[in-house]
Amino acid sequence: MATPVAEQTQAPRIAPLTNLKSWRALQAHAQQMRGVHLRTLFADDPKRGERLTAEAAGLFLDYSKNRITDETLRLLLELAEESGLKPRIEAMFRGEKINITEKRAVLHVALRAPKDESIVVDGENVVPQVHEVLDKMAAFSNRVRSGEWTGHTGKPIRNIVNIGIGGSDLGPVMAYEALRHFSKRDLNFRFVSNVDGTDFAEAVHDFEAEETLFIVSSKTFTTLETMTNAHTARTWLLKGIGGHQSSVAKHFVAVSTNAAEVAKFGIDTANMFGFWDWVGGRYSMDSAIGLSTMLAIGPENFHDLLEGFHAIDEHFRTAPFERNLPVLLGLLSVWYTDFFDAQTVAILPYEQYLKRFPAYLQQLTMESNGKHVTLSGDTVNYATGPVYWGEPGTNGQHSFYQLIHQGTRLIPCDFIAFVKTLNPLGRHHDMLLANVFAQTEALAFGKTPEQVKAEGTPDWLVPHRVFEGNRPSNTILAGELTPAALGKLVALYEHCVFTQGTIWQVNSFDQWGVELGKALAQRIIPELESETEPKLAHDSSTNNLIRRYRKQKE
Ligand code: G6Q
Repeated sequence: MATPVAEQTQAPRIAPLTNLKSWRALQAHAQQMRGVHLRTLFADDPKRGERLTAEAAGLFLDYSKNRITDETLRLLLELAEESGLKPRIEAMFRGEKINITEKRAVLHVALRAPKDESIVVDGENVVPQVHEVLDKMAAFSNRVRSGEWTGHTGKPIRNIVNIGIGGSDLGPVMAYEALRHFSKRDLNFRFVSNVDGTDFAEAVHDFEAEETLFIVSSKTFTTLETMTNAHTARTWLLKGIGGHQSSVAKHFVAVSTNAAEVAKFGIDTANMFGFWDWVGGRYSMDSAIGLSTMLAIGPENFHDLLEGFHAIDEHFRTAPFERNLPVLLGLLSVWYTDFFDAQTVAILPYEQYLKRFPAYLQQLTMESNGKHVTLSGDTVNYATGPVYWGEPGTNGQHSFYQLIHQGTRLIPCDFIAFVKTLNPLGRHHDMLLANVFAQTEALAFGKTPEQVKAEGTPDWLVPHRVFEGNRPSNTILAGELTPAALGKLVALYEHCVFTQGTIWQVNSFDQWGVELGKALAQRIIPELESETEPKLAHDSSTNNLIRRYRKQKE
């Protein structure tokens, strides 16, 4: 959606990406790099594995197993400079309205700013507001966790259900799973997002209404799925406790920016936790949207999480690009996306608690950089956001890794691992980490036909057992999956996305692409529900599907 030039006050004045000097140089350089094998790069530089590493706030990044040379890095860093990454980072941290299509500041970094910092939006320092909400969340969490907050019948809360979708769901679910070790085990947490009634029905099927608290998480408080689930939850609650409308106040709280709609639903606005239009949904897990996280792990742990985020924010803002983890990660993905035609990036956490991390990153990365139009409204003539996907190791090794090792596609991988486990059990952790290191080694170096033959493999079988290698990967190694470490990891990817979006010259902070389907669904709902045969004016396929559904549901 092109914005009139007069309104693009914040659009950076950068030449089209493909006209940049560094971009052209990278195109020529990529031709030379195509035939260069990681085996050669490592053989030529015995210290490569120590040299091409960077560390920040306890996150260690080994990026040596990438198909790059010092020249590649020099050119990528030049691309970052030429793209105006530095001033753009500063503009974000200053609270400028860099989300130009929605005319909003992009200030998730303010959500984790220490109390004494000042970040001004529209003439107002937003940091005190952030801490006011955090304090209110902490007071509420303490009351629920201690049993002081009771339901309508006087029983303490044992079950907490977050109702939300997209950015109001994926962060909370991921964080709950990631930090389960730190959670209060006598509270049950469930997350309902899908408008498919099964999601709600299964989430509450073993819960007693009188012990259940619903958090309705919705920035707008108008989202179809969330409001449908919230209304169903209210009906379920009132039926369960045989209560009156007034009991809703004890069993429902809201996280939203829309007080009027919250009140209309019947939730006491005293039990509403606010946030602001400068927090994008997919960047909101550390705002009040994280209320379920705070209820699970407690306010102190939540503050540790915020400190982790902040440590990487500071690193991103101040570290030179050649040692800047999010910048390096972002540039490397641009390298493969645009110069090696890589379509995807695999996220492979070797940490069971991070099982929802790839799903979380799918939204963060793909909703942010899945764009084909630049900030100036021009159609791009290069590839932007790759598909992010993944599964925790070692499970993936027994399913899709085959394609990464021996398929025809180049799939850059991010391996994520922790030196210490939260559940030390015999030899498990050494075995787990051995697999991380083995996979990155196998991907990079493979196995030559000579090596396969030398193992006594018959000639006819040799081609099947050869591993080409030269498959790139990053390894991110951290100490232990604490709340702070999770904050660091999420901030790392948030700023990696920012780096990519800046290079690709897209707005990483809007999501117009989700609008059309939503609008069409609103039009179709009455056509499915109408008692009389509706007059359909879709294409022949959609008309036919609607008719078939109507007929068969009878
Ligand atoms: C995220 C998107 C989107 C949003 C959901 C839920 O960046 O904006 O995923 O979070 O559509 O929106 P509400 O919080 O307004 O219900």
